[in-house]
Amino acid sequence: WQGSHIGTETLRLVEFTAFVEPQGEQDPQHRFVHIDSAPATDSPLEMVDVRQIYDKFPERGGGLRDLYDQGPPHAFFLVKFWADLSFPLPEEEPGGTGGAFYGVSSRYEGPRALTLSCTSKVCSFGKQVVEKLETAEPPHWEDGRFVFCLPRSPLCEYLVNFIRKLRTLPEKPMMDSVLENFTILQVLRDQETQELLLCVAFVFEVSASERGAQHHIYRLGRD
Ligand code: G9O
Repeated sequence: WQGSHIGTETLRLVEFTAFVEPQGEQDPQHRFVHIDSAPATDSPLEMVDVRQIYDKFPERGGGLRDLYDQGPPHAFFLVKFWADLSFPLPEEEPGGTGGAFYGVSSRYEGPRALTLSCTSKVCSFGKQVVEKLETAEPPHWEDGRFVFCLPRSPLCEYLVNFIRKLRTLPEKPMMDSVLENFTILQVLRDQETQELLLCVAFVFEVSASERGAQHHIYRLGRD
């Protein structure tokens, strides 16, 4: 379970995709960001000191510092995404979504049947602006482990508007400078015991358009 994945012996991320589907669904889904279970390499993850990113998230009152203090430390990860924002959408009315569906689908697996809860905190300048609590579908048994799905969760209005505004900026450096102050923290727990199973911090840049969405995964540590 250790290695180049986001995961521990209890829970592992298998797929994470944030996407938009233009109205009508005749156009294919466009993925802003995507992680799948096939790691690019099998070498162990590089470590980033969690203290370096404390100020990008709320620290106290259930923020990153408190969470890390409580541990377990091997359940903490950082993902740097290069998001692909270059997708065509039909004319959009100001304030509307042009009928498009913005969503996120994720999948996890592990050896224990549990009720998986997922809290997402969207942060701007280190302060939480949106919090969303979701519960995964009841797990199903597949090839010797339990699979937990959170399919097609609609992105909140704040994120949809954020993505749409970001796309109107003329240059990648401008988008990247806005994204320096935008982060997301996800915490996955066993709903019954409240045991922390995974904590993933997301930071973003925009991908150079010809490269598509990319990501890099780090372990978070502290000496
Ligand atoms: C450059 C911006 C790309 C944004 C991709 C966002 C992907 C992460 C979404 C996970 C959080 C979902 C929580 C939510 O919808 N909150 O309301």
